[in-house]
Parts: sequence; structure tokens; C-alpha cells
Amino acid sequence: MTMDIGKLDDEARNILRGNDRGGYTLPTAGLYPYQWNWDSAFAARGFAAFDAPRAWVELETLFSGQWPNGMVPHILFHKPDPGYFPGPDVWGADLGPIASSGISQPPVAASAARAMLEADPAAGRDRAAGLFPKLLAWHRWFMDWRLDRGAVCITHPWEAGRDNAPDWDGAMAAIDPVGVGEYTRRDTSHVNPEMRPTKDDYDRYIWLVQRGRRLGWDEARMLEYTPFRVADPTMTFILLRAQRDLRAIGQALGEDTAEIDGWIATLEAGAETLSNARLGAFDARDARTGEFADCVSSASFLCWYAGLEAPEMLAVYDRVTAACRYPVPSHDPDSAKFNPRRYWRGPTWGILNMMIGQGLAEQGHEARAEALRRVTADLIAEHGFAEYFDPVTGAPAGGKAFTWTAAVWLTWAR
Ligand code: 9YW
Repeated sequence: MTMDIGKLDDEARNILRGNDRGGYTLPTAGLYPYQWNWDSAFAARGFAAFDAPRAWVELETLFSGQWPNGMVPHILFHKPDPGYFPGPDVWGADLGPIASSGISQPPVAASAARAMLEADPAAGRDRAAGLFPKLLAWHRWFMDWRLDRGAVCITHPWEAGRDNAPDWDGAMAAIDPVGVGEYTRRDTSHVNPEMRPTKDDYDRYIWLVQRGRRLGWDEARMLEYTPFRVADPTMTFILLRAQRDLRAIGQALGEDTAEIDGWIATLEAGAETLSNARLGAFDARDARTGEFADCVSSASFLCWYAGLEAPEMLAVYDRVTAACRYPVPSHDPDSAKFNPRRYWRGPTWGILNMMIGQGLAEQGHEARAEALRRVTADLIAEHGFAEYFDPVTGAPAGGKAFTWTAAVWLTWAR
């Protein structure tokens, strides 16, 4: 197919502008009417392609919601909106300066900030200097509260950003969502329920939120008993990458980075604990039981993005990407749990492709990186700026005019 790059550039810029609510960008209007953490960092990278000052503002607004303990919430509820559930009243997480959720999300902000600083060191220096201590505090929060044998755990499926991935099935099944009560979902009124997590999933998502709220979102109290704690490749690889990028920012600013060096060593060792020999791949590991999930996911392939050589993962990557026309599927197509339409149980997500592609290129696997970039460009050119895509047919799914898909186009796929 011939691609009209100029037209797609315009469309992507218009999506970012259209989702801009003044200082922060919605993932997509309607379905996600607030500021989401990792979406926002990808939005910043998208803006950086044509409006660098606006890109820095995106990150600054995100950090304006940072909690005193360093945590940066996964959602900032800047303005009330009845179109999303669960809202601030359900979370009851009033520990920060802005109404927010009580959990975090994969820390991609430092990596965005580094790319922006390196693109224009003179203009970015002061902005990066303002963010550096905040990024450091957030990264320290992960190291203080989320480690298991050096790997980074999630305490809620939403924290990984991969809500209903099969990776959490075992840990989720162990939860009895007793007393969760009645509630009305809003997501299924915006998009086809077949493309969304199930009611069983949502009962547990809400039950975990209610529990955090009862414990005042106090990390020490929540850690006394953990109904859900899974060492996650998304978090571990992304934080490891982010620590390297934060160290580079610190070095450019002349800061002392010894603490970050220690964190990198811890996370490198932790990443090895996610290697499931039986599966022959990086995998999620339940920190409560020690059991692996036995899931090859797109997050397994973030190993290269994390700066690891991981040559053993190349054959797994080749098998999984050969199994569908539009990789990288979020779950192994050879698994019985693969579902090409249901959210994180099969569909392809542009942001994962971008990070995987970046990692492949950095580790010297240029041909694979280029093939993935091209297939992602085809997907967007043929099927639009959807939230995610069917990896077999390419059919667009979820929300439309999606911020991070526009950002992926502008920063990498085009
Ligand atoms: C939800 C906004 C978010 C992403 C997550 C994605 C989804 C929110 O949407 O979660 O309510 O289900 O899983 O990664 O940040 O795009």
C-alpha cells in the first residue's frame, strides 16, 4: 500500500492537539477522560516531534500530581467526569496534590525526558533539571516498595498497564472478591464488551481498589498482607531502562548518580529472576507463591529495551511474530488463552511495538527492528490510530483517535 506520510503526520498531530486539555492529554476522549501516567509520557514524545515546549509541559503536569512518598499515580483526575469508572470517589486516594488513583504505572517518563533533552540540550536543560529530583523520588519509591528478589512487582493489574493479561490469571483466581457490591462499568458503554476485560476481572479490580482505600493507600500497611503481588516484566524492564535514562540525564546535568548505579545492578539481577527456564522466556512470577505464569507476552520482549542482550529471546520472538500478520501480539498465539480481540490477551499495541523495536535496534538486531517498524506503520496507515489492533487481521479495536498511537507514529513508525 502506498502511504501518504504527510497526511498521516497531520492526522497524528491533530489527534494530539484534539486530546490536549491544556497541559495534559487524554488517551482518547470519552473512554479515558483523565490524564493517564504512561500515556502521558508517550504523548510528550509525540508532542516533542513538533512542539517541544508543550512536550515538557505534559511531563510537568504529570509530576504535579506526585505524592509526598514519591509515587506518581496512574490516573490524575484533573476534572470530574462521570464517563469513567472507577472515579476519584471510589479510589478515595487523597494523599497527593491532585485527586488521583492510588497505584502507579510503568515509568516511561524518564525515558521520554532523556529523548527530549538529547534532541535539544540547550532548551531542555532547565526543564530536565526541574524534573530530575521528582523522577529520582518516583524511581526510589519503586525500589523501596515494589521489589521482589530485585524484580518489580505490581499490586494491581492496572499498575502494569496490561489490565487483563493472562499473566495475572493465577494470581487473580486466588482472590475472592467478596463484598465488592454493585457497581456500573462505563468502559463497556464506550466500546464493544468483547474487546474489554470480563466482569470477573472487574470484580477483582474493584475489590483491590476498595482494599487499598480501607488501608489508606499506606504502602507499609498494604505490604503486611498482599492479596495480589506479581513480579512483572513490563515494570521490571521499563524501570531498568528508565534508570539508565535517568542516569544519563543526571550525568548531563552534573548530578551524583551513584544511587542510580546501585538500582541498575539490583534490577539487572532482578530481571534474571523473571527468566522461566521451562518456558524458555521472560515471564511474570507470582511473588506470593513463587509460581511463574507460563506466559510469553509482548512484555517478555522488552528485555532488549531494558538493555539486556538476551540472545535466547530472539528465537521466541521470531516464532511469535511469524504467527500473525501484524505482530507483536500481547499474548502468545500458540497459547490456548490467546484471544485476538480481547485487550491484553492477544491484540497488538503500538507502544509495545515501539519499545520492542527500539530495544531490538539498540542490541544490533536492525533487520527485526525495521520489519517491526514497517508493520506498525502499515497497521496505522491501513487501520487508523486505534487504541490497539487485532494481530491476525489488523482490525482496529478499542478507542479511536488514540493519543499513544499518534505518538508512536510521529516518534518511530513513520
Ligand atoms: C482502564 C489508558 C489506559 C492505559 C492502560 C490500558 C487501559 C485503563 O487504558 O487501562 O480503565 O482499563 O490497559 O495501559 O494506560 O490508555
